[in-house]
Amino acid sequence: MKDYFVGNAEYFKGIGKIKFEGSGSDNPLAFKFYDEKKIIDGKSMKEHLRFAVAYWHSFCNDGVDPFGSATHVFPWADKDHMTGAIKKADAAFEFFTKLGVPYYCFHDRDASPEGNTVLESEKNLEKITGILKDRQDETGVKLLWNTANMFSHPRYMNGVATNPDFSVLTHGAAQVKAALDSNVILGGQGYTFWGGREGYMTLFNTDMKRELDHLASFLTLSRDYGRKIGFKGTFYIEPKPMEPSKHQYDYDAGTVIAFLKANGLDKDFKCNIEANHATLAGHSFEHDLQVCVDAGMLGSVDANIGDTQNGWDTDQFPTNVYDTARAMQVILSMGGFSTGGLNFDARIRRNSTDQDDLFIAHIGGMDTFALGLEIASKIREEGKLDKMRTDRYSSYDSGLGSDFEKGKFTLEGLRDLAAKRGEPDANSGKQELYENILNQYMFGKN
Ligand code: XLS
Ligand code: NI
Ligand code: NI
Repeated sequence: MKDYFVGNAEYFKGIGKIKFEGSGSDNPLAFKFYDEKKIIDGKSMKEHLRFAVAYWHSFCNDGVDPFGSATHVFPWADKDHMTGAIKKADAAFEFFTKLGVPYYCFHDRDASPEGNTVLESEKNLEKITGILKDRQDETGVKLLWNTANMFSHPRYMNGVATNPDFSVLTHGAAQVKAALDSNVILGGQGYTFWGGREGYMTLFNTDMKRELDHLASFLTLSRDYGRKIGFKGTFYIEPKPMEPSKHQYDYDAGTVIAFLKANGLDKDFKCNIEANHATLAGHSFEHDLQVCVDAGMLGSVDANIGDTQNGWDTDQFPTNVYDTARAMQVILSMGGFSTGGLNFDARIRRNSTDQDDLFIAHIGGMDTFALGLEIASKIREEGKLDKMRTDRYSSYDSGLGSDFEKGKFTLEGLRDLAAKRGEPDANSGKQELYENILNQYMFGKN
């Protein structure tokens, strides 16, 4: 990978290539645990984790919140929007290469400004796509996925595909078409639909069935167009239960998978699971990952973390190794990512205002997942926790339990068995033992 900034304007001045220095290092701008070349289970850490930087949080989030204006000053900002977009792309690739991530993700509007007409917006994106393509070729950084921002513009306040106004839906279609065109040029591994404002604020004014039918048709047309122009990657739906709508249709993994299956979309679409969205839905991160893996539909991950005391999408960088160890166990159990990866859909805090904070935040997130990967791989290699879980089901492995699994029983037959066998022995769930063993893997055994 080439350092992109060489020979161009440097935006992150004084920060060089981030290196692995090991857990004893005092250097805040070094990896302590993420050693990209380290081989785990036959694959390098880099290949396992497939990190991506999110354009929107890293290069667009200026720190505005409902109580105050921007705190992050971008040295690439420019009065002319297209010039600003080009400088932003340069800054982004400087950041990717200095950090050493193999992928990035972006919304159309993060990278290229909206024009006054559909045509003008398309032209802007086309131009920026050409620039991104050049930067990709120069650096070797690739596109994990892109998407269309169909939630910021006021026209989308009532949704896009689920908007009661057909003409709004057509604008969404124009955006998805242009974003897919851009994806194919950039060789994207995936294309994401996050439901934005696809949901409702009140059922008083909402025909839920009709809206969901429209959503299915919209996704089907998008799929068909993507395949027609040669998109070979995976389409993702990113579940989220609420925010900005009171109720988002893509509530959680279970809801999305059922919707995709009901509409014949499950061959082309998988889920992109965001940790903070799973927890907003009242699940753990690993729960939604497991639901997807069990359905063969885990595509990619938006790696972040919420605040345990706040009930909204705070999009913080992952710092909790328990979470990443459990997540990586699930991801390793499906044989790792194919088109997906770990995209840091996370933003530095409004009051993190030093230039190096963006690096420090990503370094922390990458180290946290590297630790999780090491622990998960050790757990799998020894197989002790897996065996404990498998053994809980041993009554189905042979004899009558296995006959039941094969469908050889009637309900009356089961009743007769209960009457004959009497009260079963208590079987402990051993939750605390599992938890203690995990701690041993985390802090004890090597
Ligand atoms: C918002 C979502 C968004 C998607 C991409 O909550 O996480 O950032 O990942 O549109
Ligand atoms: Ni996300
Ligand atoms: Ni989110």
